[in-house]
Amino acid sequence: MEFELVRKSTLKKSLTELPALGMDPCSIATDFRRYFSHTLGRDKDCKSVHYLYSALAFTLHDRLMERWKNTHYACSESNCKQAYYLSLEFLMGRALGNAMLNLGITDETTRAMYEHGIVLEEIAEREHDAGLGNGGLGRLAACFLDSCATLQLPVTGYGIRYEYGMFRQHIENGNQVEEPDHWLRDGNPWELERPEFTQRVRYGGRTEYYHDHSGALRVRWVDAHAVLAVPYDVPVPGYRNGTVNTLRLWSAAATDEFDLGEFNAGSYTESVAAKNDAEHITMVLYPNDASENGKELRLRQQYFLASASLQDILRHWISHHGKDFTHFAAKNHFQLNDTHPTCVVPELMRLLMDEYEMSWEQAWTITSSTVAYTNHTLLPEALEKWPVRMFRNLLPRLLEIIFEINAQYLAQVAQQWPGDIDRVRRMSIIEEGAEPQIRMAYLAIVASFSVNGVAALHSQLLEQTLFRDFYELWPKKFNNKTNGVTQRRWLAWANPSLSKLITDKIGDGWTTDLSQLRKLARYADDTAFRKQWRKTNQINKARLAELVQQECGITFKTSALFDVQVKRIHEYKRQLLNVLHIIHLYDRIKRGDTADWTSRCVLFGGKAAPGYAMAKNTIKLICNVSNAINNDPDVGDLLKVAFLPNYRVTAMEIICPGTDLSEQISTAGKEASGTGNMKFMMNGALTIGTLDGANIEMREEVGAENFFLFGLTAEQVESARARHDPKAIIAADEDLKRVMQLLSSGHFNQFEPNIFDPIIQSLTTYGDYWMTTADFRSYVDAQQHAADAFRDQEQWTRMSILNTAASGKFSSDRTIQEYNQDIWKLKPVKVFPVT
Ligand code: B0W
Repeated sequence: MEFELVRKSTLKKSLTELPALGMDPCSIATDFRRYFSHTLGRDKDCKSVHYLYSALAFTLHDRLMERWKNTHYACSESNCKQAYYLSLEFLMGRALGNAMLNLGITDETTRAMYEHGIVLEEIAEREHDAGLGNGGLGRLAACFLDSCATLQLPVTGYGIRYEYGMFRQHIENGNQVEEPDHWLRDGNPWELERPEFTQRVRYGGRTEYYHDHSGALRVRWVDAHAVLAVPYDVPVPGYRNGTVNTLRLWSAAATDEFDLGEFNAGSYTESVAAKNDAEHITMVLYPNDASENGKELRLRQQYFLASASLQDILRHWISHHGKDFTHFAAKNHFQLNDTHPTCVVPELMRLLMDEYEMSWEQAWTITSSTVAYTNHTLLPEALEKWPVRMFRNLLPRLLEIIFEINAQYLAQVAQQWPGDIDRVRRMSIIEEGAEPQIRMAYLAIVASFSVNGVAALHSQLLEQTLFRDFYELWPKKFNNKTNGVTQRRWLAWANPSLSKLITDKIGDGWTTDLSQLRKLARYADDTAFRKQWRKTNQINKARLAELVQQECGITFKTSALFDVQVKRIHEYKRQLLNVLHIIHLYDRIKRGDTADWTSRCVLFGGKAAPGYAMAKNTIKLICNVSNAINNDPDVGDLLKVAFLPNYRVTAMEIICPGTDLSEQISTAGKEASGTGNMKFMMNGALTIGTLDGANIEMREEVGAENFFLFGLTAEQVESARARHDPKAIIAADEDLKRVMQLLSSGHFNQFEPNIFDPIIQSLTTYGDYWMTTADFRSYVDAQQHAADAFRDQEQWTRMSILNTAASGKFSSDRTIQEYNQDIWKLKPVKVFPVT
């Protein structure tokens, strides 16, 4: 589509300067009615909740739009420095509740709906989650955007508008079944298509050298296939401050260019059909959290995001400054969310040199002072490598640039450590071998002025292990930014009853300054306050129990200990350790060892990567164990186990407020940070956990006496590995031996022989890599402590209050303030209120 520009002078002010929309129930109700009946054309006979939802979404979107434009004007006028958060994943969840909360009109909207005889919750339920992410990494990006907008920092998110988000998970006979998540099928009222900012992204072809008008040798990329990148903007409202930032998501579309060769040869259909390939680029999110990939389509996605975003940013720069890039580096920062957007590095070099005629040195100065990289995992299988061959075919010009970056940087390494050939080989961006590979993390580190981990232990391990050589070369680049989560969604929105109790006691300052929760500590010894705290806890447990009943048909009694592990299913997260403990409890019940018993309801939730057999087998084990236990009359209410299907952002909004005990039980040194752990803590759950990721800092904040610690430390895990003998551990521990016997006897798979052999063998024959048997005894002991503590409800409530009170550090506002102070150095932009 061509967009002709209208001369500004011909537009009347009246077109763009409208009176502010009312935020009172009456104005909201009026707009809602107009959308429902005029725009959507429905009437009182309409039976579909979808149209009610859409009418309300449009009503709120209008109110965001006013503030969105003002934010844009304020940024343009101040000519401010900006940061761009580039991520292949943004796990936004639902938008409606968040829009109401951040606009400060939840009560007004509830009343407006009530006036039309509508229960707000019922239509809010209609919204699909925007599930454009796998887990922690994607949700972190969403929490960060919320915090940036709330702190009024000029930060734009750039991502991909996948047609299909994270798959929907069904459980059939205990097995995970994946279903496509066509989340856009009914339209998306929150997004705004911006075809006028469409970019062209190219693949394939070859490079050609030529002399430009001044005689300089230059490179051009020719014979490439172009794909269009069409942006869709999603508003990101700050909390009651007039700011609305932008998340720009790119969607791929075919160009209107035909392959003339094929076309003229009579292959009309073939030449048109080839266009399908273009649209495939943004079709589906890859559902691999922290695991291997090497698929060409994924590389296409990564380059698509990098190229479209950079072209967009450069277009914007040029529209304000012409082709003068003198101050570009001082005004723009790119934060890479893991290595996934690392194509930004060679692509920025290419655009500056090949399109804007800069020298290598000029381009490198800009690139290396604008790019910053966040690492999210130490797991070797998650460290991205791309075959050189694939890059050569798909992105030939980028490969040349990467080779040149590598050559120049290795010269620096050789200068620093003369004669140390082994180090040069180790540190090379190109891994040699039968199939040479590009190490994306190395490329990101070499080009970045800042490299950070996501919790203190993780950042320390990066420096000491994975990136040790680089730390020795550039110690000042490395820093830590402990993750956080937004208290607006995870406490204010998800837990209204607790929020009210907190606000009644200490005021509402915590919504933008979570450290204020500290003031709650003094009420931990107040009996009346503890009683109120327990009352809200019971309300939340009843909501969670209802969800479990609806989704699993399993009854959770709210007097029991609600023990929850929800997260991606992965061996390092050790859902298996939790299952072994459950089997141990079951064994105790069967033996009649139930004196001083604490009734317990254990909830699991999480998706397995579709190709990850061991993770899928673990889901099946949980479901089979759950079946055996829930249907055994000897067990009754002493123990219940459920696997909640399709764990997602919206489910967590009900789960974390209703949890007593949060399971954070990864093998120490493997979970970079975790963020679910923080959501539970904020909502008053106690944690049973290892000294891993952010657990360590959570325990420091709340005090060792309010945290159920167990297991080997990261250091002990590595030193114990060589002599780890799981068979000896099993033989020496009567309880573990009985658990393994029950598992091996086929008690949980009576008509499905041998299906759990891979799990049993991983613990025995294959050496128990994740040290599950090593931590079993101390885990069972810590669980016993937790169970005993729960029976003293006054004491438990005290610890619960202290956990919430100590969670202030884990606000993403604090994390973003640190990113800004140490890396971005942006000034907040005040936005004029809508009048
Ligand atoms: C996610 C996706 C992919 C992929 O699609 O290939 C690869 C790796 C990840 C990933 N996710 N790597 N680390 C994470 C999680 O990030 C959050 C946020 O920092 C941490 O809290 C988790 O500990 C980490 O596992």
